[in-house]
Amino acid sequence: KAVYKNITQSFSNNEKLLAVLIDPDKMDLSHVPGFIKKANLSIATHIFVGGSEVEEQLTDKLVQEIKKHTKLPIVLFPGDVSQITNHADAILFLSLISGRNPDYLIGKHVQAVSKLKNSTMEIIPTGYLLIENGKQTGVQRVTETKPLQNENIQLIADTAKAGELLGMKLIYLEAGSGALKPVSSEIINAVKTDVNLPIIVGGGIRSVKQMKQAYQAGADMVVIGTAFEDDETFFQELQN
Ligand code: 1GP
Repeated sequence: KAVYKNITQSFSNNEKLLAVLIDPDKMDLSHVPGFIKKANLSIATHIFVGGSEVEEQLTDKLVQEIKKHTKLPIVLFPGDVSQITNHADAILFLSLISGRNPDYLIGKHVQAVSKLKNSTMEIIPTGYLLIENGKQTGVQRVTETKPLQNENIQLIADTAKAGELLGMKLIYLEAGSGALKPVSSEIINAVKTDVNLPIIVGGGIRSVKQMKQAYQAGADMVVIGTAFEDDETFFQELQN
């Protein structure tokens, strides 16, 4: 169970992690070698693969192609059961605990079992919290749930804490892909104070400054997708 163990080690040592998120829907297979080469030269520690709406089989092919070009752990961040492939190193087994849609609290998980029970992939139970950011995002649309309001910091912290008490191993604070504003430092800090688990923060982080702000507030791992999709020279600012 190397992936989670490494995350917890970094968490204990206060070393910061960076995941590059690749949306199978937006990444052409032919483009993978060049893209991954840049990721390999950067401070990225993980490759996440997933999206809100992805064609069947696409994730499997993409993961296999990525694997040929990197030693970084590949972690599935699935928007749906159809995105589960055995070729990744781990999967975030996400419960959308900010919402009240039973499908994303337990229904999809039951459907996923037939794909996961014979798999050797590491399964990491993750409490996933969607935080309001001023615009509707893919997660909100697909899951038909309401995000938690920015200003209700105690509710956000309590929701994350409930995830911890339910046995989840990671907390993911999500502003949504392409969010106008990332999750605020106040929110990250409140969750960090109350919850004794590694905290992942993603959505709308487009600059080194925003990334550092998230780390400073208490994020153990930052996830960046759109900023690399839009401009791969961003990798140069994150050289190892
Ligand atoms: C989305 O948290 C991730 O699920 C990353 O978001 O695409 O805005 O970087 P961005």
